[in-house]
Amino acid sequence: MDQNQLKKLVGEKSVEWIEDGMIVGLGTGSTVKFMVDALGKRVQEEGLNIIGVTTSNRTAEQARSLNIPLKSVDEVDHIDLTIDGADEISADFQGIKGGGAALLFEKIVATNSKQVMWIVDESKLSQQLGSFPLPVEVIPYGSQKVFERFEAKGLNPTFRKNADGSMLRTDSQNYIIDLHLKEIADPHTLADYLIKQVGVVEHGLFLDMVNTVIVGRQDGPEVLE
Ligand code: ABF
Repeated sequence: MDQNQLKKLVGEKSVEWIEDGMIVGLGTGSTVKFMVDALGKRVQEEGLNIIGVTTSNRTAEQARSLNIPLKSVDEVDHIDLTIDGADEISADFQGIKGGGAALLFEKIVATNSKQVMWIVDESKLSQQLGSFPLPVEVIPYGSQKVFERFEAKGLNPTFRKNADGSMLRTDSQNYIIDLHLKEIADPHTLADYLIKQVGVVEHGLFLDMVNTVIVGRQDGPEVLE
């Protein structure tokens, strides 16, 4: 199976964890896209009664097209389970997310969820975080100064750009600075530094927050808990 087939495998497997009456956080990304399609099928065919809480405009559009009822995170008193993708997962279940520029809403939804599940193809697993550039969401005003501060600290920053060279804007109209670190020996210390930088809204280190990971393998989905 190629990467896309592995993503489809875990996306479809993950909806087995969704039960009638649940409030479900719906992540963002190409793996999650398969999950939302499978969830929509269950809503249509089984009359599954769930509420979705989305993490991006594009996931909301997909969910609405499948008649999945949606509420914002502030309209529900809790989220039972959030299913999301990830860009890199270390051996000790720490994650880097934000490759899809949705990290802020993803982290808001994840930190308000009773259970968090990541669904990934096996290429996302690594011993130590860092091979995937770490996304940092910053507000536009003062972002050049934040960039220069990261540069001075040796964090190898780049601004996330669109294909036409314009600055990418997140759903909140913020910028993304990607930090090309190669390896992150101490993610907790880096997370503490990043969140204290004035102008930083959020970063893509998702630490100590996942309960279950489903990995797409050639011989089938592997569930890690
Ligand atoms: C999302 O999942 C993003 O944080 C991340 O970029 C994406 C993983 O990408 P994909 O599933 O498309 O490989 O949560």
